[in-house]
Amino acid sequence: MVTVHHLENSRSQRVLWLLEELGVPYEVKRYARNPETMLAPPELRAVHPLGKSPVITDDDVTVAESGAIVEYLLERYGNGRMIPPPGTPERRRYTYWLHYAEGSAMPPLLLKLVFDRVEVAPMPFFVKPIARQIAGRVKSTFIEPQVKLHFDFLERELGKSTWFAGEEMTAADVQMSFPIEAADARAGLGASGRPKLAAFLQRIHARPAYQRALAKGGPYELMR
Ligand SMILES: N[C@@H](CCC(=O)N[C@@H](CS)C(=O)NCC(=O)O)C(=O)O
Repeated sequence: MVTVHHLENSRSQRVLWLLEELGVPYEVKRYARNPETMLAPPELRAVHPLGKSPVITDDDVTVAESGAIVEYLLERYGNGRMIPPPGTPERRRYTYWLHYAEGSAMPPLLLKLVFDRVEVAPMPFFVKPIARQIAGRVKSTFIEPQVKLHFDFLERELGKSTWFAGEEMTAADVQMSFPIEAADARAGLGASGRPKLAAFLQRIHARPAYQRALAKGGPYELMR
């Protein structure tokens, strides 16, 4: 039996969604974030040394890291579903997006989250203007141009096909959903002129499997 060690308001939501799309029975063990630090509770370190979510256990197997979890679940339970056939252009695109989501899209979004917090963090009054100035400069010269570069790219890519790997929805779309949802929570995709990405979100949110996963996962309000 698959158990998803699920941290509230986190990217492990997409693992629940994938399991629902595949119709694989699973149980959810929920973990709450520390309200001050937003970090996962120490109990998660008993499951995997990094104590991050998602992590799944399946009998005596433990798998961490979203992309590795997607690969494990498709190999064990997919029966060829949600992954294009090997050797096709769609499969190459699938592999690209599966890695791109965590490897390339998330780092600038994480930097944005961290530097947004530096700007408002409590600190001695005499340090505040300096810290704000440094954070503002890093954001305007590096982070914001990088976020724009990536999300303009994604908008153009979704102009080429309905889903990231082609005309069929695959697990690469599940993996890509998190950076797009995180960017939407932090920037508002529709408002910032990215209608294809906004439509992608509408499409996935309307899926019954997505909604079942939400009901099982509990709160899913992404950090701004
Ligand atoms: N690249 C990893 C990232 C894992 C990760 O950072 N997860 C966040 C949840 S969105 C987490 O556990 N944060 C709490 C913490 O770091 O304590 C993956 O995709 O699995």
